[in-house]
Amino acid sequence: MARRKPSLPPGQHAVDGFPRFGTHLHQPPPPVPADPAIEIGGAVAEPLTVPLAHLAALPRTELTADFHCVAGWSATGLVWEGVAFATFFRDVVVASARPAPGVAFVAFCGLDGYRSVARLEDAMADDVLIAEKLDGRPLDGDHGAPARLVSPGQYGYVSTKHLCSVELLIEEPREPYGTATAAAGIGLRMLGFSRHSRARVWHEERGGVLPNRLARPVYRALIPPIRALSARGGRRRAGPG
Ligand SMILES: Nc1nc2c(c(=O)[nH]1)N[C@H]1C(S)=C(S)[C@@H](COP(=O)(O)O)O[C@H]1N2
Ligand SMILES: [Mo]
Repeated sequence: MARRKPSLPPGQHAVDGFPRFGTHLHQPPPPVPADPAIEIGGAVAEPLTVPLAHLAALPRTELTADFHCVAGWSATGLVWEGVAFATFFRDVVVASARPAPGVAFVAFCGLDGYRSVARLEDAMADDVLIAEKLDGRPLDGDHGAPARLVSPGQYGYVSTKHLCSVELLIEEPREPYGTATAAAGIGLRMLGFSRHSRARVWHEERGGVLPNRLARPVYRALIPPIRALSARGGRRRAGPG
């Protein structure tokens, strides 16, 4: 019998819908500034502030992709719209901020204090976007308003929500994981979790000290509590009364 190609990366399980999830835990999403912008800094000749409104003038990309959290859930068939990070990097960062020679990593920071790091070569992949829309609507607070990174080939922890700064780095920073709350940082460290510098989902580069065979059930057990906590801080849904 012919084997079917698995539709999800190893160790992932599809969930219905797209839960709010993150190290923000129950904190509500950060307020969207009146004039949102992305700061470009780090190893550049000319730090600069790019108003989000300027993204409208760049070539736009639409992308349908699954989203994989390191804890083991996957949301399928999400439709994102925004600007490819590679386009933003070439047309804005290289043209105006002028990166130093030797830049090899990028840190993506969120309005809630979250920070992720990727290798520049991974961030330049075709499917990495600065997204402003999800399923045809502007991003809501749960999923990263006003704009977020989306890197579907990497675990969700790379995809910083509420993106407000992009920092270019020559060396990989040592801190294990960008967290939005100190509690989440302590919890993750206690579980031996640390980010993987590539975090590629098809290679199951989850990061951390545990081998994947042991890490999978540990991370999976965290999904219900983190999901419930994250929903508490999220958008109010219509309910009875
Ligand atoms: N600003 C910010 N971005 C973040 C997080 C966070 O806590 N804060 N959590 C990350 C993690 S671990 C995941 S799985 C995804 C979840 O995205 P979602 O809430 O849109 O499902 O966001 C990532 N980006
Ligand atoms: Mo995650």
